[in-house]
Amino acid sequence: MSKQRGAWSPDSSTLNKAQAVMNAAAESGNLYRNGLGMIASENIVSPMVQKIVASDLHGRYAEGLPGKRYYQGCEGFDTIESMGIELARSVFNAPFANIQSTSGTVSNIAALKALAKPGDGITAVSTADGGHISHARMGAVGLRDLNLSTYPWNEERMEPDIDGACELIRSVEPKVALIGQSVFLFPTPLKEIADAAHEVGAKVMYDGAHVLGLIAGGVFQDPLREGADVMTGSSHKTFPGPQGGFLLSSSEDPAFQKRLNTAIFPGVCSSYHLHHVAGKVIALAEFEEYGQAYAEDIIQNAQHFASSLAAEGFDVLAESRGYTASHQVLTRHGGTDSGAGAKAASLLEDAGIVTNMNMLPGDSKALTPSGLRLGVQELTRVGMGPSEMEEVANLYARVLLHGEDPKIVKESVNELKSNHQVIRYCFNDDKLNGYPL
Ligand code: DSN
Repeated sequence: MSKQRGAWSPDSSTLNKAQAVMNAAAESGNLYRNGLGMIASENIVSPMVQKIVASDLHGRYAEGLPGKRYYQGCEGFDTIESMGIELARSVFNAPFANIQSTSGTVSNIAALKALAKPGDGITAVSTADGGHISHARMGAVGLRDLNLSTYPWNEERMEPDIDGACELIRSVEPKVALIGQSVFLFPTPLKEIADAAHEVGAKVMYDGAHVLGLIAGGVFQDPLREGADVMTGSSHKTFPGPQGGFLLSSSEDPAFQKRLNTAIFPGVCSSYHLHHVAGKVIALAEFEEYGQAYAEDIIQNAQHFASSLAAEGFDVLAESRGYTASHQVLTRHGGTDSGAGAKAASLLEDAGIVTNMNMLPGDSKALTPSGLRLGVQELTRVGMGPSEMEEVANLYARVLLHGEDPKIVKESVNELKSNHQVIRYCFNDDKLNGYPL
C-alpha cells in the first residue's frame, strides 16, 4: 500500500491527482486571500495581468527579437514586445532593456555570461550578509566558474563597508563588481564602488531584484546614473508584475547591447514565456500610471511598520538609520543561530501571516537563523496604510511577545484582511483605480 501524501497517493486516479493540484492551488490562494502575505520577494498581480498570463500566449514561441524571428505567427506578439521594450526603457530610464528573461536569476546568469569568462574574478556581497544565492559559488557565479571575493560588511549600517569594498576591488581587479542583495534595507553608496571598478576595468552589475519598483518609482537610488553598467531584476517583487526578469543597461553602445541580447537568446532562453512577457508589459503600463505613488506608499508603510514593531517591543535592526529605506524590515528573535527566527515564522504562519526566516549578521546556519525578513509591498498593494501597519505590528506582538494562541490571532488577521480585498495601483476594466480580487 503506497504512502498517502496529503490529499493524494500514487494510487489515486489521474483525475484525482489533477483535482488534488487544483485543491492545493485553491488552498494556497485562500491562505493569501484571507491572510497577510509579507514575504519581501512576492507580490500580487493586477486583474489585467492575471487575464493575459492565462491567454493563448502561454503556449507560443517567439525566439529572437521583434521583427527578427525564427517562427511565423509572431506579428501580434512583436507589437507587445516592442511596446514592452520601449516602456521598460522609459520606466527604468534605461538606454537598453531586454524583457525576455524568465526570472531575476536568469537575468543574472545572462549578465554574467555577457560580462565575464570562466576563471574571471567577481566581487559581491556574501549570502551570509544578504547576497542572493545567484551571487554565490553555489549559484550563477559558480555556474560561470567565476572567482568570488566578498565585500566586508558594515553591520551597523547594513551595507557593504564602502572603503573595504573599494580596496577589495582595487586589489583583486575583478571583471565584474556586483552590487545588490536579497536583504536590502538601504541604497548602496554606488558611486565610489563604481569609480573603483571602472578604474580597474571592471563592469558594475547592480542586482535590483528586490528594489526594482522602488528604483523605478524614484524613491530608492538610481543605479544606472550612479555608475552601474548593467542592472538586473525580477518583475514580481516591488515591481508588481508576473514572475520574470529584466536586463537593463546604461550603455548606448550597440555592440555591448547586442552582447546583452545574445546572452539572453540564444544564451540562456529559448522559450521565454510569452504570456509572462505580455504580463510584464501591462505591469509596465500600469507602473507608468501608478508606480510612483505605489513606491512612495511602500516606503512610508515599511518605515511605519518598523517603528510600530519597535514600539511593541521587538528588536528591529538598523535603528540608528531609521530601520529601513526600502520595502523590507528585519527583526531579531533570539541569539545568533538560535533558530528563533524559524520558530517565529512558523507561529506567524499559524496565525495566517506569511513571512520568511532569515539569517542576520552573526548567524551562520540558513535553517536555524535568528531573524525574520518582512516586506510590506503586498499589504500596500491592497490599500493598507500607516494605521494598518500599527495593527499588523500588534498582531505580531500578540503571537510572538504575548504568547496568544495563533489560532485566535488568526481571527483578527482574517478580519483585517477582509477589509482589504481590492488590488490597487493598477487598471481595471473601467480604467478606474482598484479592482475586486
Ligand atoms: N530567494 C528570493 C528572495 O526571497 O529574496 C529571491 O530569488
